[in-house]
Parts: sequence; C-alpha cells; structure tokens
Amino acid sequence: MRLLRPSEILRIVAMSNIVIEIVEARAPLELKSRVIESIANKFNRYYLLVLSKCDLVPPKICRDWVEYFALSHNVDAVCVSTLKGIGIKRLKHLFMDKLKEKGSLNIALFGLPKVGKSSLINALKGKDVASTSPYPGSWGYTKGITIYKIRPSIYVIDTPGYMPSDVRGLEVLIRSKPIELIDNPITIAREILKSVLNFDAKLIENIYGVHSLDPLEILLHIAVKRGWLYKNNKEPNIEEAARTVIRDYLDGKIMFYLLPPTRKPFKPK
Ligand SMILES: Nc1nc2c(ncn2[C@@H]2O[C@H](COP(=O)(O)OP(=O)(O)OP(=O)(O)O)[C@@H](O)[C@H]2O)c(=O)[nH]1
Ligand SMILES: [Mg+2]
Repeated sequence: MRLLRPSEILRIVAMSNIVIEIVEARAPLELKSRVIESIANKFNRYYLLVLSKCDLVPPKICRDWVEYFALSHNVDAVCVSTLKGIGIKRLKHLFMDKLKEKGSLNIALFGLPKVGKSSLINALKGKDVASTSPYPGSWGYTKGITIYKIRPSIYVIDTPGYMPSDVRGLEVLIRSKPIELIDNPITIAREILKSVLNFDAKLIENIYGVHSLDPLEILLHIAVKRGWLYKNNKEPNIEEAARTVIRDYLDGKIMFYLLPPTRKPFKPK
C-alpha cells in the first residue's frame, strides 16, 4: 500500500508539460484538490481536469460540470469513461495539438486512490499495460511512479493515489484505507445512505429491496437478508452491511451523483 508524497508531486510536475488531475464525474468537487492545480500553475504547466467514470452520470450532468469548471474555475475539463470508450479520442486529439506546440509531451496523472488513473493510461495506450484495481474497492493499486509511452513522443506518468490535505469529506474517508480497514464503517455508510435517500429514495429500495428512509434500518435489513450475524451474540452484523454499502457506492452500483453548484462567473485575479 502506497500513497503519493507531496515532494513527489513537485518532482513529477517539474518533469511534465501537461498536468492532468482525475476526479470522478459523480463527485468532482469532493475529489478535486487545489494543490495540483496550483503547483501546475506555479510551474506554468497546462492543467486539465478529467471527469472520469462519466458512464455513472447522465451525459448532460457531465457537460454541465465541464461548463461549470470553464466558467467558475477557468479550467478545461473533459468527460471520460474508459469503460464505454467516451472522451478518449478527444483527449488524443488534444494531445496531438499540444504535441505540435511543444515537440514532445510528458503528461502527469494525479488523483485520489481509485479514480481511474491507470485505466485511463490503458485506454490511451489501447491495451492493458498499467495494472488497475481488480474491483473499485481494492485500495492503492498502483504502487510506483511509472512512465508509459502511448505514442511516439507522448509519455504518460502513472502515479499512486494521493490524499490531499485540502480535501475532506466522505470521498476522502472511503478512499483513505482499504474498505476492510475503515475504522467507522457504520457512520460512513449511514452518511452515504442519507445522501442517497435525499437524492432518490427509490435507488436504495431497488438495490437492497428495503423500503425505508432510516439508514440504520436499511443496514439491519441488508445484514439479516444476507445472513450476516455476529458470532458471539447472533445479532445482525451491520458493520459488514456498512462495508457492503461503501463498496457498492465506490463501484458505482449505487448510481449517486452530485450536481454542479450554481455558477459564479470566473474573475481573473
Ligand atoms: N464505471 C467505471 N469504472 C471505471 C472506469 N475506469 C475505471 N473504473 C474502475 O475503477 C477502479 C479503479 O481504477 P484504476 O484505474 O485502478 O484506478 P487508479 O486511480 O489507478 O487506482 P490506484 O492506483 O489504486 O490509485 C477499477 O476497478 C476500474 O475498473 C470507468 O470509466 N467507468
Ligand atoms: Mg493506479
């Protein structure tokens, strides 16, 4: 298990001419750090935001996010799904344009654990060269910094996930450790369920077959239905149910996504 160190970010940005930060399209602001963007700006590197796993949100919502980042952050963003092959051609065109400008490209990829960095390299390369998590919940899959040649004069640098100090909230908590080692799964799963129930109560009913607006009751139902009981007292093992909810959220089985905030026009400093 290995996370990217802040000093490594500086070193990688210094040797790159394009910096890509990957955030999942279902919760971009919960996953975006200001650190990467500001380091890219400091080194005067082109910064691009990839909104990954866009197959998990309606296309219109992802387009709204692209517009939001353009208007509110003055940042270019692209919707990508390596699963469905969306946005890959667009990225390749963009790289070819930049290649004409710069002669050769070193593209650095950054993002929290499990956002899809290695999968993007494989999609750009057209074959599986970078090892990816066998399932979205398996943690910290990429353990080293590796450079892949995706075309003549175009190199992409894969990095382990990083945990930025300026990003807080559920997304960070569920990615900071392997799911089996998360300390307070019940609290986190209740938060996830609360957000999802506010978003669309039917989602939970369709996945877990329980009609309830009470997160604890839902966890109890999942544990009982799956026969998960604590060995000592035979009570429903809601901790196991909670880890299942976290896993289902991470792997997109629970189709939950956030909407862009109301836009504020970007004002140059
Ligand atoms: N739905 C969906 N899942 C995806 C997509 N791209 C990647 N995934 C899944 O997300 C999980 C994480 O993908 P990786 O490419 O290993 O992510 P990573 O950012 O390299 O992860 P670490 O190396 O652990 O930091 C894998 O199980 C992928 O199958 C996508 O476009 N859509
Ligand atoms: Mg990886």
